[in-house]
Amino acid sequence: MAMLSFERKYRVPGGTLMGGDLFDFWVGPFYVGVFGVTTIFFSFLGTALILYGAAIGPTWNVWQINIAPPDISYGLRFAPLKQGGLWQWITVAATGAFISWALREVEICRKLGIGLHVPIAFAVAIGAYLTLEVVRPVLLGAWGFGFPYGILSHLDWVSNTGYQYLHFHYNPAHMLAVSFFFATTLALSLHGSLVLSSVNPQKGEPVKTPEHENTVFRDYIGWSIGTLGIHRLGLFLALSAGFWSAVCIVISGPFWSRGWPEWWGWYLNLPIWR
Ligand code: 07D
Ligand code: 07D
Repeated sequence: MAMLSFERKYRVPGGTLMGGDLFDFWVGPFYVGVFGVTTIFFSFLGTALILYGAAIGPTWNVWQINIAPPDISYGLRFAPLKQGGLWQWITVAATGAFISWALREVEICRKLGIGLHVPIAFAVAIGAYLTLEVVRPVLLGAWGFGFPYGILSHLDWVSNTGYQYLHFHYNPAHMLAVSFFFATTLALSLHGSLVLSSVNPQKGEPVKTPEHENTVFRDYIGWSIGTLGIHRLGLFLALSAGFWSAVCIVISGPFWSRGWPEWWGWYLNLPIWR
């Protein structure tokens, strides 16, 4: 079915999560919905607060703009706008915008009658963000443990936080997360190259079928995961990367406050070495 006639068929009211038919319409190619409106609201609010923070800050250099969380001494209280309050409201706006976007995805999936895989995947990224900005600071007792909003300053935060634990590469959950990120790129490069090799042939050559794709891997390694399976594997690898990232940072501080290399003492102390 051509895309235009398909859109006419599916663009009918219903499938919304709340508000009934309120905002249940499209503007050009975009579905609006209640959560489209809340996304726009929170995004504008967050962007305006960032611009205000930049305006009262020392620089307009886009790499150096920095909106820092409150000092640790504020604990989990509200801080004055210029002393980290801006960061707190930007965090509220960002959380509102991300969750609104995810719920808008849910409504679109419900309208189409498809699974909720896309919003669930995005929810894992939102979960990692909330772990960094809400869960870990709450567990540590101060908003000041969150990362600052700024292109270079958030990198400084990652480096400083990493070195607080001496050698972050020794964090076992970081190892798992990194391995899953690497495995995700391996899987996507194999999948992308395989599909292109079959369905984008030289001029004059016929397009090949999934049997060709499966045979490549059967010939290489004796087995092919299949056309559905590769997408399941890809989603599993990518979501695991995000999940273990959240784990690696939430355990740093709340559950392990010394250097990560020291954590491996249990291995050196195994009775088999004695
Ligand atoms: C390609 C999809 C498109 C999305 C893009 C991001 C903004 C932010 C805000 C000026 C893959 C758009 C960016 C709207 C503008 C202001 C205040 C996604 C794609 C292009 N980081 N990070 C970047 C964010 C964290 C880390 C780049 C966001 C954690 C490292 C970009 C978040 C840690 C490096 C960026 C976030 C961390 C980066 C490219 C939120 C651990 C880099 C991102 C909301 C996760 C790289 C200068 C990209 C870089 C980079 C955005 C969180 C580490 C500015 C929005 C605290 C080590 N991060 N980041 O392509 O070049 O993502 O930095 O959590 O080396 Mg970061
Ligand atoms: C948080 C982003 C969420 C984004 C959302 C959407 C918009 C809209 C609009 C484009 C999680 C935002 C959308 C804004 C944009 C438009 C229109 C994703 C998030 C909701 N590390 N490390 C990780 C590696 C070292 C350290 C994770 C590698 C050092 C700390 C990942 C190396 C030290 C933390 C990772 C390496 C160190 C991490 C990041 C190599 C520093 C974290 C991915 C090869 C000295 C962070 C949850 C992630 C984490 C994290 C990889 C090195 C410290 C596994 C490959 C040794 C402190 N590192 N790292 O989490 O786990 O994505 O965060 O050396 O906090 Mg690390």
